[in-house]
Amino acid sequence: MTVLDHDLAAAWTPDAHGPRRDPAPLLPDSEPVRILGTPALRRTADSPGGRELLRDLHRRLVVGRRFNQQATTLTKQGRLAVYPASTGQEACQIAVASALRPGDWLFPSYRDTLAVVSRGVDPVQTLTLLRGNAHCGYDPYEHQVAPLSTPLATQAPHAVGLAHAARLRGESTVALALVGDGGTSEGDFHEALNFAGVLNAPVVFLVQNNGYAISVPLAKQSAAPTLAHKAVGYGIQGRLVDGNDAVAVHIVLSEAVEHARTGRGPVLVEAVTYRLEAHTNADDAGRYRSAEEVERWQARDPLTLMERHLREAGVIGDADVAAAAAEAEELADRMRTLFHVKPQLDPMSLFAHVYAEPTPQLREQAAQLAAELAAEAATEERR
Ligand SMILES: Cc1ncc(C[n+]2csc(CCOP(=O)(O)OP(=O)(O)O)c2C)c(N)n1
Repeated sequence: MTVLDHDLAAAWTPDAHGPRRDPAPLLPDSEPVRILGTPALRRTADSPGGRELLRDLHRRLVVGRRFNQQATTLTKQGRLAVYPASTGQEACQIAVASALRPGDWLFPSYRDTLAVVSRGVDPVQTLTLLRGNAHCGYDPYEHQVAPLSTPLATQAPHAVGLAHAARLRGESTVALALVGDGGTSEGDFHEALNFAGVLNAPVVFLVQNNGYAISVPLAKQSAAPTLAHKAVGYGIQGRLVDGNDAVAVHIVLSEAVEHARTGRGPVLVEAVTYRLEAHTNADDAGRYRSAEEVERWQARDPLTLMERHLREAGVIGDADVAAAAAEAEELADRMRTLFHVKPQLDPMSLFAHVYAEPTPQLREQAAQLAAELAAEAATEERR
């Protein structure tokens, strides 16, 4: 027997393979979970704290829509460099904040600014990266929100690492990673799911399937039955939810977070939604999708759906709608005022927080910039 044969024989023992798992409990529902327009809405309203929860979700949606509108306007005024709006996806964005507890961690991507603001981060600080002013703009530790990630899905393994570390320390922290449908094709996404499954890490992945990765439609991106099915190959539970139904997303996400928190394993939630605006203000969505398609989804706008069903159920009335609109205007006002203030920027901060030990090249560049800034200051002084 060669050494190789011996090693292989040792590896092929029943122990090495572990027990066989039944995939059935991991499979997502074949239809997305919906609450609005079903008898479950009445049951939610009548549950303890149910009406308050529904009113709060509605209020957050109204404020969230206004945040998206105001940020988009700021790009037109040249106050914000780029804005990937989450208009149409607000139900997912606000449910993230309502499903997490203080102490849990959020790992967002560039489109998730509303989720970050809903978690309590200052709107101007949240938009610092997209303004082009600094790498992050907020203190991740203050609200347990990792920096907005632009490289697709790289936040997913970070979330698994944090969740696993918290568990090793005996903490009951859950990490929630937000990924787009395009992000699920990235290696990082698959590595994150694999590690999460093997380590049984208390992590939840929320895939906002908005139909497009810039101009690439989902049908050209994945042959999976649903993106939630991607969970099963990693031994993770998959769940499918209507991403335009804020109540359904809140309930499914809250269940997933508690599932992870209580050690029952990670969960991958796919929320089926739609990006009503272009990819960013620099994109022309009319080049790759039809006006009819957008109209069909406008008819399922998460805010109008919520308002109509909660009014019909007698949960909200004119006064609630007016109060939410007033709060939204207040936020928009504050954003306008704060964005008109020129930020105080230290160009040298570019070099901070990149490496624990800066590379020789970075040190050289930093020294060059420092010299240029000093020369500029001296010229100013002589004037
Ligand atoms: C690793 C990596 N590859 C490519 C890109 C370029 N890129 C930016 S956004 C995007 C599409 C992402 O689509 P999706 O994950 O569905 O998220 P959405 O923008 O729809 O929220 C791509 C390919 C990137 N940012 N990172």
